[in-house]
Amino acid sequence: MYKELLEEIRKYDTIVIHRHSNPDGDAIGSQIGMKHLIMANFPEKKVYTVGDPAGRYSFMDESVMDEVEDSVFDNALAVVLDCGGANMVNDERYKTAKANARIDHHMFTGNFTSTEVIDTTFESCCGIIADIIKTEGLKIDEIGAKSLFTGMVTDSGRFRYDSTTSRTFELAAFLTEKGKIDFNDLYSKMYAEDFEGLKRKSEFILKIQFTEHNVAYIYTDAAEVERRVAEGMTPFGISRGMVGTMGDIKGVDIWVNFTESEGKVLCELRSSKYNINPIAVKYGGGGHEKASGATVEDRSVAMKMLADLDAMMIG
Ligand SMILES: [Mn+2]
Repeated sequence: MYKELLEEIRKYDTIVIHRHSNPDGDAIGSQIGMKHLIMANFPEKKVYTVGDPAGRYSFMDESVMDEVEDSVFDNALAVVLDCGGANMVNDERYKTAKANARIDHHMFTGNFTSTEVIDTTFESCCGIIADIIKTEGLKIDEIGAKSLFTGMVTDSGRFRYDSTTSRTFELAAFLTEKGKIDFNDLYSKMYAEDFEGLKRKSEFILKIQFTEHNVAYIYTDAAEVERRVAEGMTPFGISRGMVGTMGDIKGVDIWVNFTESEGKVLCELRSSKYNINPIAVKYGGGGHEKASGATVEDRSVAMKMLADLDAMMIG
């Protein structure tokens, strides 16, 4: 798999690197890491990164994207990173490239480029790229190694999620050696929060409630969502952004964040212990075993879901 991809890279003088919208650390990290893999091993090639702005990952070196003319794609190889589906790719012009390829670790739902390296046993796309470098004896510079390491950290939840394996640490060690990584500096940039955000989080923490069998939940109704949006939050930011506030409560194994939006209720389900995915699926959603989501009709349906989650705690 790796050799085929490298063969494609060798064939093209110009390579454009894509990843998903609203980039996380793995998307930006794999993109910059891939760029530096190419720069370090094929210095004669032109390499570009494209996509929407890096947002909270703007602290990463070289996270500013390139402006690329349509004509550049005519003779280029487009490499898509960290995208489980074609609809996730930012900058659709990967379709117009002379050839395209993909590296990903999400659940496989079908090919959409011509050369694909898909391995769902990796915690991150950055981990796959690090493995390519290590396995194929390629070079990587400091910025590349640091970027790949950053994505491994963010996608593994600081080496906490089930996807973290001994291989994760082996590759992290490999990158640490290549990147001379200052962990304290990196982690403080990765997890720095501004005071406004921290205050907001504390307001959501005060809203946490518990079911009879200790499922934690937050319910944010439409009126409050409207107020929060006026303060600069988004319904997605409330839903996805605040579910984590319940993640480390002693005695809580399942938690869920309900957010009213556009007449429906966004539900973010999490567990540290149980497979909550079937509940999400039952209500028309999906995701992973310990992190899933669904959008339900109204508050009463949301409360039925909550009762189902509570029932899981009885066993
Ligand atoms: Mn990822």
